[in-house]
Amino acid sequence: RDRVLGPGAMLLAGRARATATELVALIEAIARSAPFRRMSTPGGRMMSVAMTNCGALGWVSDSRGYRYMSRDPLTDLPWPAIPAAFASLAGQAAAEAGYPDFMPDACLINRYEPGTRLTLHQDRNEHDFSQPIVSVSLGLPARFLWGGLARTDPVQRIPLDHGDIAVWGGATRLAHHGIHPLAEGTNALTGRTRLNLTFRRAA
Ligand code: MD5
Ligand code: FE
Repeated sequence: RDRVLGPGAMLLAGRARATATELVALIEAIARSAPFRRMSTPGGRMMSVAMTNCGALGWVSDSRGYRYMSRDPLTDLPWPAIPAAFASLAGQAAAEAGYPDFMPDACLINRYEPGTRLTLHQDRNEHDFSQPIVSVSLGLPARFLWGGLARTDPVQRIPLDHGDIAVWGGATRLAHHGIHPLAEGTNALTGRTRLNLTFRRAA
């Protein structure tokens, strides 16, 4: 199921399956120091996705806007470091997709339950859009919504399953994208949950 999704973007099917148990345990350890929380949008709505971060910088949203912060606003502590197993998986995936020098400084961790969605958006809080984003899907399957540079461009639906890695770079880096409301289900490793790691070069 590996495929080129578009210019600069690739789906590496199942590439995280072999390390999934370790990845989920590492996410649980991160969440013990930096708990999952639902953030508010600048417009005052509560996001349905629960989020936390690891890395030198973490993505946050509140009434003041979207940005990267070096400390967790919940605890005022630095975010936990990116575990070596995360960094090597992200680096390998990026290299396989044609980005040999990817050095992420931020990893946003998203947690979805059945019914949770992520509305169509662009990721544009990073400084250098020539750097890709590497996304690792774990647990329940999702339908990824993948549009174009304009919000009104047609949207494709791409299934993302447990262990899939997608690399978004080049002309797709600023594409609008989202996650359709998660269907009910249970995964052997994560239960009633989908986890997504997004590795970014933010600074
Ligand atoms: C997710 N997360 O499944 C997705 C995976 C986010 C987010 O969208 O912002 O946390 S990241 C998918 C992505 C990133 C950058 C560009 C593109 C897709 N794209 O060009 O479609 O929780
Ligand atoms: Fe995004």
